[in-house]
Amino acid sequence: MQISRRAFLKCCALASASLGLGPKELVDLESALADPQAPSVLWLQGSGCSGCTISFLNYVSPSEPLDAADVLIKSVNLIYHPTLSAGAGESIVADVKKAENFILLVEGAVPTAFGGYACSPWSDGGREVPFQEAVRTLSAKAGQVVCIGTCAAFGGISAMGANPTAAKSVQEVIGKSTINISGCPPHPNWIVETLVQLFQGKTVSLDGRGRPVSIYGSRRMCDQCPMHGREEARTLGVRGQCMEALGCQGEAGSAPCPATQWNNRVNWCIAAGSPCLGCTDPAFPGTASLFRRRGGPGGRGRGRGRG
Ligand code: FSX
Repeated sequence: MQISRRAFLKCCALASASLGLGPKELVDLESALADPQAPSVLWLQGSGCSGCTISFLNYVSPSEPLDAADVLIKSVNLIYHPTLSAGAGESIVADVKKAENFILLVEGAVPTAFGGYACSPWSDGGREVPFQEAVRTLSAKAGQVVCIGTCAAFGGISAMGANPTAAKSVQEVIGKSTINISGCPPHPNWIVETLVQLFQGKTVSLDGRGRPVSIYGSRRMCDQCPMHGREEARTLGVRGQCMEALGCQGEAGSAPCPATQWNNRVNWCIAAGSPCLGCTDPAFPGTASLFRRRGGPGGRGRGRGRG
């Protein structure tokens, strides 16, 4: 089934509306998509749980294109995605090696212990290629490197605790700045909005953590939270009360979850009765009380993350 350009733009329009983009931006996007020289996309997956890809796939529409896979595979030049690409093996490796003029999306942290062989995306000529080597090589050729998720952006869960694979953020490994779409996982609209801006050739304005200002803003989650100032809950499972005393991380970070919500605006963590885990924060999961062992922190401490 071929996805028409019109259908793709309709899909982008739905995402853009929830992000506050206007008709002018959509016209710009249409122009950008008409350009056959528009950047291709190459998506790598390293040390993570693949939740970032799953979150992206939750970008759905009741009308065609029905899901993000349709968008990426048939409307954008997707060179490679480990789980979404139809191809595999030597032909894909050849396509990756000859790729030029692309945006590199990296999901998951980069393991650096054991010569990097804790994670390998493919073999080349019979040699297992360490993920860190693939990230370094492709980021040097990419027009832009975008980290999808907190693991790629800051290390995240993959780099917590003893971190036996010495997992690091992409920026630590490649030595140059990245656009960081943090979140564990990030919201699908945050990914789409960033890609739209890049397809339009716009410079994405970033905060001190490398995150798009248009998405993450500067307001603490707490200041946007409808529970702010309410009676404080003392036990989990009580809705309609502030969960600061239960370790809510809403004071620590800024993210638009209260506005965008999740699963097609069905709900978000606080409204579902869960404290914010601060999953967009560089120090995550060290900041999240639910990840701590009784009697002391079980993850990385605040301040070890970038930003
Ligand atoms: Fe990390 Fe992605 Fe969290 Fe998982 O792979 S940001 S563990 S939701 O999915 O990298």
